[in-house]
Amino acid sequence: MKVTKAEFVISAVVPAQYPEDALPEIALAGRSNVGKSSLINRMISRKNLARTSATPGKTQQLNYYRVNDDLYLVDFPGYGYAKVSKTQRAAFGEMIERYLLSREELKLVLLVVDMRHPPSKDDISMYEWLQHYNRPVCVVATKADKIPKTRRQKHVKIVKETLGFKPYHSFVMFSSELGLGKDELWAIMESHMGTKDHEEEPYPDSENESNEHL
Ligand SMILES: Nc1nc2c(ncn2[C@@H]2O[C@H](COP(=O)(O)OP(=O)(O)OP(=O)(O)O)[C@@H](O)[C@H]2O)c(=O)[nH]1
Ligand SMILES: [Mg+2]
Repeated sequence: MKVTKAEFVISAVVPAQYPEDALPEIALAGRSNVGKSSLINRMISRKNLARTSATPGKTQQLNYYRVNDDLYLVDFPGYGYAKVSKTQRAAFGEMIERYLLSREELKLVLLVVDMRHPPSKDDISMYEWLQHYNRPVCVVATKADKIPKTRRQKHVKIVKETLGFKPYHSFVMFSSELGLGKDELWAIMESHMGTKDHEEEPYPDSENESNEHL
């Protein structure tokens, strides 16, 4: 996808604040500091639209970014940050759970994991959660640039094994630093967005019929 426009729209705390224009939404889940915001910036070719490396654990909202009037990228709060209180953790769980459970516009969840290490318990729980809610998932193993090329496949194998990766989900090796995996990830995202133009061509058959009578 050629990104011509990208803008931050809202930090939503309650569902009433979610956008109402029914664009497809692709959400990013992952541990705090794993590189979610960096991934967004790389995908939309902006240096710092999604704010990176602010105080970890601070974001407790869903951050909506609109891309080209085609879709929203929705940045989830990062999980697994030790200093988050129990109450905050519960609130986070509730918000994410409600969103995953009921958000019709949600077409795909990118589960972002750090390729350097085996996925954490929280990563595994999140992956299981997404399967439980039957949401399409793409696992994105990021920070690939931190691993020598010859060892990347070994790391991919460990990530998949630890997660219990299901072969019917997508998987992309990524680097926000290098742009590695960007085209592949866009292709996966676009395949989940659905046809945007169907409303402009509601009756293709009747058009053919009328042509036959000409
Ligand atoms: N080398 C390398 N560094 C990365 C990559 N992606 C992110 N980083 C670095 O990792 C740190 C955290 O990145 P963020 O994008 O802020 O992480 P986040 O997941 O949005 O963090 P929270 O918003 O706290 O949940 C920053 O210092 C980034 O520069 C990558 O692909 N390669
Ligand atoms: Mg972030």
